[in-house]
Amino acid sequence: MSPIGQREPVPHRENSRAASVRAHPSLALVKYWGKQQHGTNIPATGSIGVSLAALVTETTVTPAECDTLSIDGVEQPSERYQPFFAALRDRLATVTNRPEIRDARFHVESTNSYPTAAGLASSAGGFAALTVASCAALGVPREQIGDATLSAIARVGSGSAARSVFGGFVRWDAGAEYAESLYPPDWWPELRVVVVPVSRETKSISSRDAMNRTRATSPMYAAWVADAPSLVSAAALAIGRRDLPSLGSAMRRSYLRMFATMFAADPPILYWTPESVEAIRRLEKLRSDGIEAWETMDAGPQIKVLTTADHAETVRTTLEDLAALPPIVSEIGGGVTLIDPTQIQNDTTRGEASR
Ligand code: 2P0
Repeated sequence: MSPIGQREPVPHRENSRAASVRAHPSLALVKYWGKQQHGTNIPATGSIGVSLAALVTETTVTPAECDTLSIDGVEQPSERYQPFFAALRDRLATVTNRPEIRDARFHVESTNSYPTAAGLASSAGGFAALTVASCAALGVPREQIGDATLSAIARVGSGSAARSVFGGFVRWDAGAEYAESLYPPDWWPELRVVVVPVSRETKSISSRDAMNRTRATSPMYAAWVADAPSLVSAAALAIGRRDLPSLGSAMRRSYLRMFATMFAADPPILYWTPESVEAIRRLEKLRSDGIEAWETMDAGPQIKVLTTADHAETVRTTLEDLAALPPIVSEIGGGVTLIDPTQIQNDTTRGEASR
């Protein structure tokens, strides 16, 4: 475990302190795939995400003399986080009327309870955590900033992080600077997500590059963007009614149409592995046997299955032999929460993780 929170705060910075938070990835039930051409990570398609309780990012931010950021003990290249920090400092200095925030620098240590950059949305929880922890480290009250502004700041780090600020079911509209809460975490208590990592490999192309290549080269892209609003409204309606077959069907259309745009890109983007396809086939069979279990996939080969608590174990055992890492059964989680730095742990078996 990395030595989180051991650096002393820089003494001359008033209000500054170490701050720790816990966050979760936002699994897209309806996908954000493609950016509008103005702004930073402004989505071309609306999306709906759900927070995964069993996948945990813990982040400690300490005021420091220069910016550094490590994930699971590995220092990250500054170009990945500097545009985000620049936006964060600028926005917070303006909102709080504290110009000295532009000179603040941060030492960041973050841990993930699941593989980073393997298509399990680690950047979503990561940048949402970083946003909330940085505000707290500067002594800026969350109520003063508001979750909409926190979401807009997190978005600059990674689009899907705009959703991860909130818990439960979250909607992020096309063209919107920030996401909004749709339903709280306890809205649909029996819902579960079975996460099946079928590969341990780091993905061959980042989601950002894949998204940009799709927009630039795929003849399917315009049709994907035109069709997306119908998927957002169908999914939102189904969540409101707690109607899993309708949600599953909208979810399936969303991920398959997203991949159709990628397959048609030039050069094509092929995240799937034989295990991904086999999992899709087995879930079709499960549904034909009357078990509600609906898969989705993101920028990677991993399978995530939406089901109910009574069928989660069946789903897990059906796909277990395809998994490269143990499947995880997750409940619906909360948004970013502050924690006591002494509670930081690197426990990969939280939630209902099944080993
Ligand atoms: C999503 N994904 O809605 C979609 C579905 C992957 C597939 O958002 O470039 O890391 O930082 O805005 O958020 C993953 O891409 O991309 C993603 P950037 P991000 O969750």
